[in-house]
Order: sequence, then C-alpha cells, then structure tokens
Amino acid sequence: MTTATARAYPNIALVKYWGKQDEDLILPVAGSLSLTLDAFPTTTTVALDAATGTDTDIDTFSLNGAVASADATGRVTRFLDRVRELAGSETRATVTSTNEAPTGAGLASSASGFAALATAAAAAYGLDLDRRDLSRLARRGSGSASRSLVDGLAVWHAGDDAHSYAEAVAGPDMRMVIVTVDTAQKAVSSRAAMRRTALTSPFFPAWISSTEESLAAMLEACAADDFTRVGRITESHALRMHAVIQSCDPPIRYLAPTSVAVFDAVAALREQGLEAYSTADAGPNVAVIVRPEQAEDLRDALAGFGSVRLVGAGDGARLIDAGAT
Ligand code: 2P0
Repeated sequence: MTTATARAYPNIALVKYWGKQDEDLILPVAGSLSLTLDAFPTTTTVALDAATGTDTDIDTFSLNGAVASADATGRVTRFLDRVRELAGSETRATVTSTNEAPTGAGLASSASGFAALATAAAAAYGLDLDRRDLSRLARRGSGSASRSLVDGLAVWHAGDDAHSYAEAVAGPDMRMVIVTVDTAQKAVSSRAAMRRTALTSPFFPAWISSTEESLAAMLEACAADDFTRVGRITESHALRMHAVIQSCDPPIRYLAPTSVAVFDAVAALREQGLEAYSTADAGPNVAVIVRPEQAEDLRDALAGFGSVRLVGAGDGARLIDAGAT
C-alpha cells in the first residue's frame, strides 16, 4: 500500500488574488502576497487503491469523517487526474481529510485543502517535486493553495504555467486577529464571483493594474521591514477588492455591517496608538494585522464584534508520514 499524509495551513492575503487570466491552468491576472497561518490545519492522507486490493475505478473522498459531496469529490478527482497524468498512473485513490477550521469562519479554505492534497498525492504517486513545483501543482486545485506551500509571507507570481508559483519573502514580524462576525455559508463562491467580476465589472482593468502596483509597493515595504507601510497597503487594497466585487452585475457584497464596524474600530484604535490594519476575504469576517507586542491588546479590543482568535505565521505544507507498507 502506498500512502502519504500531509498537513497544510490556510493563508490570508494582504495583496489579494481576484481574477484569472486562464481558468483551466488557474493563472491569476496579477500576483498576490499572503501570510500562511499557524492555526486551522488540514491533514490529508492519500492511499493508492491498487495495492490495497480495492481496485476500483473511482476515487473516494471523505472530509471530517463523512463521505464528501459529489461536487467536492469531483474536484478532488480532477486534481488527482492531473497528478496521475504527471505520474503516468491510472490508479485510483482513497483520500481522507480532516480540517480543524471552525465551521463558517471563512478559514475552512480550499487553500489548506489543496496544499495538503498536492503534497500527499505527489508523494503517494511517487512524484519527486520540489517546493516550487508543488506550489504550481497545488495552484491547479485552487489558486490560493499555491501560497500555502510556503512558510510565513509568500508571494504568488502571475505569469505562465511554468512561472506561476509562490515563494517566500522576508518581511515584518506580525500577528493576526481573526474576527468571525458571521458563520453563515457565503452566497456566491469565490470562484464564481471572480468570474462575474472579470466579465461584468467596468472597473476590472483598473483592479488589475492597481493590484500590480499594490504588490510592487508591498514587496518594497516587506523588504524595508516597514510594518506601517505593509498595513496601509493591506487595508486599502482589501477595500479596493470589495469595491470591484460590489461593482459586478448583478452586484455581490460580502462585507456585513459588523465587518464595516470592525474596519472603523481598527481605524479608531490606530488613532489611540494601537497600530493595526484590516483585511477581509470573500465573506464578512475580518482579519487584522498587528505588531506582536500589541497583539493581545488588539484581540481584547475586538472581542465584542464576534469570536476572536489570535494567530501567527505558520509553516508551508509538509509531508508528515509516507511509506509503502
Ligand atoms: C485571496 N481569495 O487572495 C483571495 C481574496 C478570496 C478573497 O484566493 O477559483 O479559492 O479555487 O482559484 O483560491 C479565494 O480564491 O479560488 C481567494 P480558485 P480560491 O486569498
């Protein structure tokens, strides 16, 4: 039996990925930059069926102890088809995954899921891929998964298939407070909303050029170890992403009144000397970056808005067990 188990963590982007130039290869319209977290991991085992004697013609996928939906299983199978193509194999697999993110926190992400699956599947199918190629492979499952191969701060490059991978960047030490204001399932998936934005927003071309500018400025700020500049870019860029999403037809609005109240509270805290900056993904929950020495004060200050969790920089996806038995 050939099995491998990998663990990966979600990431939160400070410069966002929103829009594809190639939907099949999952190539982004612009680069992005994120922080891999040290909480809410996904742990995934891939066991090849041939050697188990199960000899089936389908992959099976279970998530948190239950058989996954047909949609989720189909997405795993399409991903494994790519791995099998690289490995020259037709063997099906049994995939077992657990995700430690609290339901609805907006962190049960496809990023940790496909980063763990790519790492485990590559090992189980005997592919010898370096971290860069694992990042490219994970990208084919979900764009943001390319960044969860990397420890801490990661830049994911736009470009063609060979050049669109994530790699580490040095930057300021920071913590993040995640404020979960609403645990409801989002109405429109990121994937569908990205497509709608690209097809219908009159502002989409400006979003692409402004993201390129934000990323260049962010890389400079990281190289200068300048937390203030990193924070300012993070917050203004997040609001630009939500602005372009709101400009779709029909419109999509992910931020809730409480999300906006968190942005306002963080701006007020800055005035009082607690230097923090907000961002939000395709949902109402808010992630706030802060210097390590002010992290606990920030967590306490935001506790009234929802459940709060203080997290730090974590590891990129790792194989935690592999072997033929
Ligand atoms: C990001 N998001 O940069 C942005 C910000 C959500 C908001 O990457 O279609 O699940 O699988 O490539 O990776 C979510 O997008 O989309 C995302 P697909 P993915 O984190």
